[in-house]
Amino acid sequence: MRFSILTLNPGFFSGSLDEGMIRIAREKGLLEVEIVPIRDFTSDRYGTTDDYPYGGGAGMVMKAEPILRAYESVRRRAGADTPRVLVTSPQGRRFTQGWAQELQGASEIAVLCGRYKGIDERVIPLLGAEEVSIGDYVLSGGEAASIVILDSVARLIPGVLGDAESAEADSFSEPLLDAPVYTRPEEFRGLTVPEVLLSGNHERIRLWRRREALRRTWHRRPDLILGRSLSDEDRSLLDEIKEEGEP
Ligand code: 9D3
Repeated sequence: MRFSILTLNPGFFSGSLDEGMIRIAREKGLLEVEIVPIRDFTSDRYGTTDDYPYGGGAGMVMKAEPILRAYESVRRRAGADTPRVLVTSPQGRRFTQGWAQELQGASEIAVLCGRYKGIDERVIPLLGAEEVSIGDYVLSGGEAASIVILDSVARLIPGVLGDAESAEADSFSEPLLDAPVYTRPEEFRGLTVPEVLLSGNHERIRLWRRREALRRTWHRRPDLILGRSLSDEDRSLLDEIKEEGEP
C-alpha cells in the first residue's frame, strides 16, 4: 500500500512515521508513506498556496492549482492504480473502523490535509475526493487527522500485526470496551488486584472480564449496546449490572 499525504506542513510528520505500527509496516515493506509538500508545486515566485475567499470574510483559502499539481505527481507514481483520495475537513463524513477496513483494500491512498478556512471547493470533484472528519472537536488542520487515518489503516494491512493482535482485531463482531487489566505487584499504593484474577479459575475470570466489559460499555458507551442483540449470558450479566445502578 502506498499512502501519500499532501500537506502545507510536511514538518508535522517527522518522527511520527518512524514509530510504532507505522514504522513496523514500513520496515516490513508493506507500507510506503510519501509526504508531498504542496508548496513544492507552486508556480509563482512566492510559493503562494492560499488566497482570499471570494465573497469576502476572514481567513484564507487553499488554492486549487498547487494541490492539483501535487496530486498529479502522486498519480504519476501510482501508475495504473487510481488512488482513493480523501480530503480532511470538519465537514467530512465521520471516520470509522468500517471505513478503515474498506481503505485497507486499496493499493494507493492519497490524503489531502485541509488548512486555513478551507480548500477551494472545486478541488473535491476534480480529485474525486471524499471528505473525512475524525470527530466533533476542533483541530487546527488535517495533519493530525491524516496520521489517525494512516495508523488505523496500517495496522489492518495483512502481516503488519502479530498473530495474537490480528486475531483480536478480527473479533470486530464484539465491539465492547475492554475490561480493566492489572500487572504486578499485587498491591500498589494501597490498591489491590481483584481477587478473581489471582484465583486461577479460568471460567470465573472469563465471566468477570465479560461482566466488567459490559459494565464499562453500559456506563460509558451505551450506544454500543443499545440496538444490538445480546447473547443470553450477556443479557443476564447486563441485567445484574443495571440492578446495581451507578458504580
Ligand atoms: C466547522 C468548523 N469551522 C467553523 C467556522 C471552523 C474550522 C475549524 C477547524 C475550520 C477548519 C478547522 C480545521 N480542522 C480540520 O481541518 C479538520 C478536522 C477537525 O477540526 N476536526 C475533526 N476532524 C478534522 S479533519 C480536518
